[in-house]
Amino acid sequence: MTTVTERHELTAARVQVLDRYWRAANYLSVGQIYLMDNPLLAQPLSPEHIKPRLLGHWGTTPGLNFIWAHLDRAIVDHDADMMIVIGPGHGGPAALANCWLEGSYSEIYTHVPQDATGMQRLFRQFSFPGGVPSHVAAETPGSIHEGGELGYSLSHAHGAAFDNPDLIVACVVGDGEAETGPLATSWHSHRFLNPASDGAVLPILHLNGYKIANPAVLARLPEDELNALLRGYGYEPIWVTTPGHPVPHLEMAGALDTAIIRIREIQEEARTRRQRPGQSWPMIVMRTPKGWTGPAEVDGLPVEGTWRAHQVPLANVATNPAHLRQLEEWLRSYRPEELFMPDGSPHHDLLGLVPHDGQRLGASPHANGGVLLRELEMPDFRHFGVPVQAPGQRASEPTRVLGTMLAEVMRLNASQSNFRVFGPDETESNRLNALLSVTGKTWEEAVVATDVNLAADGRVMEILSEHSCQGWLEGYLLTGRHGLFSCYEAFIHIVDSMFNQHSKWLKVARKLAWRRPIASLNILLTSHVWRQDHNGFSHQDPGFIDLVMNKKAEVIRVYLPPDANTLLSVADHCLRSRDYVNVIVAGKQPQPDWLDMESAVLHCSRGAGIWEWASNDGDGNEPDVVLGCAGDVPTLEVLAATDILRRNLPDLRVRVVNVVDLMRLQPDSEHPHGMSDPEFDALFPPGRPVIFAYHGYPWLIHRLTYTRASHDDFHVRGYIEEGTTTTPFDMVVMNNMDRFHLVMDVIDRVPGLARRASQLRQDMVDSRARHWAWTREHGDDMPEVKDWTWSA
Ligand SMILES: Cc1ncc(C[n+]2csc(CCOP(=O)(O)OP(=O)(O)O)c2C)c(N)n1
Ligand SMILES: [Mg+2]
Repeated sequence: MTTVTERHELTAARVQVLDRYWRAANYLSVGQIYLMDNPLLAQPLSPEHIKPRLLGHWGTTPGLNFIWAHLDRAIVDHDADMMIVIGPGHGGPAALANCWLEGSYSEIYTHVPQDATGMQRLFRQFSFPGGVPSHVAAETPGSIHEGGELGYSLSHAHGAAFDNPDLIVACVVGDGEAETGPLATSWHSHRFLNPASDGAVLPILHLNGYKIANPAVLARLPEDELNALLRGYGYEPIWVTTPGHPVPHLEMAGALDTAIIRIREIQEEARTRRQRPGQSWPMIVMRTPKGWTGPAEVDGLPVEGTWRAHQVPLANVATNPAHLRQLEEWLRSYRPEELFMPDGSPHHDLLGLVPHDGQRLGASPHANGGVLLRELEMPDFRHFGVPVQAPGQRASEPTRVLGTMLAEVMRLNASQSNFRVFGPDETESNRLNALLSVTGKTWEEAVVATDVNLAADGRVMEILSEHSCQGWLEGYLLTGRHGLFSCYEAFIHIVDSMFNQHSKWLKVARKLAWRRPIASLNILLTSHVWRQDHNGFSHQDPGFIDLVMNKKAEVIRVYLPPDANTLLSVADHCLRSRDYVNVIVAGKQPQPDWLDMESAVLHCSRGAGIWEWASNDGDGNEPDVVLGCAGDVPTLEVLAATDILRRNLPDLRVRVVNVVDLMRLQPDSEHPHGMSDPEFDALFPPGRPVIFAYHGYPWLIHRLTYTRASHDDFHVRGYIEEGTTTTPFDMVVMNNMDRFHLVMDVIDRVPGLARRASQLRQDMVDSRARHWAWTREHGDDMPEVKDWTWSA
């Protein structure tokens, strides 16, 4: 075990400065949780100084303050470029206290200056209506990580470090956070960090022993066992412990020095000798009492060093005079009169080890990535389009075509090192192979002769952890770069919650003028529900879109391009956009090419429109029926149904409407892309049946259109949770979205048609039966289905 003691020659005077700074940060943290007035304790504390609702988390905070103080010292001494990611983001008071002390807070929020008025506002606003959240949040300077939902700190930190060769990301990992799945897998992240061209992450595992109400597993392991675990993950742990007093300033300073020197050695070796050092990265294991420096006991029960310190140790301060007295003693134990001038500004000397300008942790430009964002060099996507003489005559694999464009994006941006593609071992499966002609898949470990496409400087990042892919990409984007995450549609649900959190972050960040726009989070969902040929039911789930739709309209976009050229147009748009989560659902299996490039561009810019070439309602006529479609497979079935209808019922006026941009279906009052009612009624005339084939769960289309005049006319087919490993057409039959069923739906819903088209309807029922028998006998779809092409 590497326990660092006495290594550092900090002078006693500098230890004093560190300790005074730490006391100041702790004082400011307690003040935020409890006080709304009397910030400097100029008067004896009384109930009217206390917030009516005591909200926040004290337990983690003193440890975070200790870490921040020491990082400051290390940045100054090593002239280091660092940023901080705080896993236990519920320790918001710590980040706010430190930003206020170092001045970065008041520079952004000028109404909270570094004086008594500012201190009072800093205290009052915390967890207060109209104020700031209790967590490290988008509002918090220096942060790319909210930390409310635990587990993503290390993956975010690594995302920040990729392609930032001079950056060291200090990442505090809570010992409770470390129990989460996402955090547990993210210990592997450094295996994808190239010491020659990436920065470094310095994990600081904070063993304060407890979560909310329980011990933390890692904190209770025998130290040699935890040490072995971390060494197995490829780290060289440096231990800092507090067996008692005094405060381990020398140990922490020594640990940081050792870690930074080691990081630079590893990088130096990789950069000058071009050798993979094959050695472990340093990390710090810091054991401190939870709620350190807070009340040792409350009402006769131990608090400091126990789980009871997690939130607000003294809960009844306004009503219980003993608690009030105890709070005052606690606050005064930091001796605020020694830390702050009478005007409330911090004593100059305690700021002696705080770095300047952009080296301050609250002012790191990396944590406001938009200021560093460089435009992506984009090729002309039209160049990669597939030729389309007439609709539906040829087929392409849309994602394979997209791959050729992404490869060019990768090539064009290689020199500025700001574009990466992420995926859980699926880049090839998702047919984005062309990327691998211009870059490798990131791999820093050993390579054997049978490996292909692996490269230490590869820019396609694959790890079989959707959590890590998503976390890396989020960290990469939040620090001002660009990227795309391609994922099997069903398994994107693994990161539902991470998507939620990123969307929330974007919603808040958009309103903060000082946070500059960042590149959108682009999620490509492929190997989708309808064509999970190898896999079956477990891999069939289009529900991510439903989740996405819950989020604020201003931050989410969902696109369902029906073919290769529309996919190119959509992808170009998404890669250029800012501050959104773009979800693109597109197949990898051969799909008919419906639109030539110019038509594709026009169609995508409309987002939804009539396909005149497929419709026969002509100009000036109202259709008898509208066949709507969104998604590649639904589009195919709708066109095949249209073909049957037009051949068999030539008088029936059929209109085909394709929707690429799902948001178009909403009213314009709900989404910036939404259609006005007149626009919507022009596509879907009220009183005319609409048979709508949709990629996902059908209810979503109802949800999006329920206020429309024609909503009662909508009959939606989609995935109704029927599936297995079977043929492509059997999948749509199982879910009643097949061409035959769509024709039946038309016959059932167009007034008067049931009587006129009873023979056709019976043929459709028979066709479904024939399909059933054929597939069960031959194991493949009927030739009339497989070989069908559009010929109208
Ligand atoms: C994913 C997730 N599950 C549960 C919670 C609720 N929660 C908030 S804090 C906390 C305990 C965190 O413990 P630890 O990571 O050790 O932080 P610290 O002790 O530093 O407060 C829990 C379970 C959460 N925020 N996120
Ligand atoms: Mg803990």
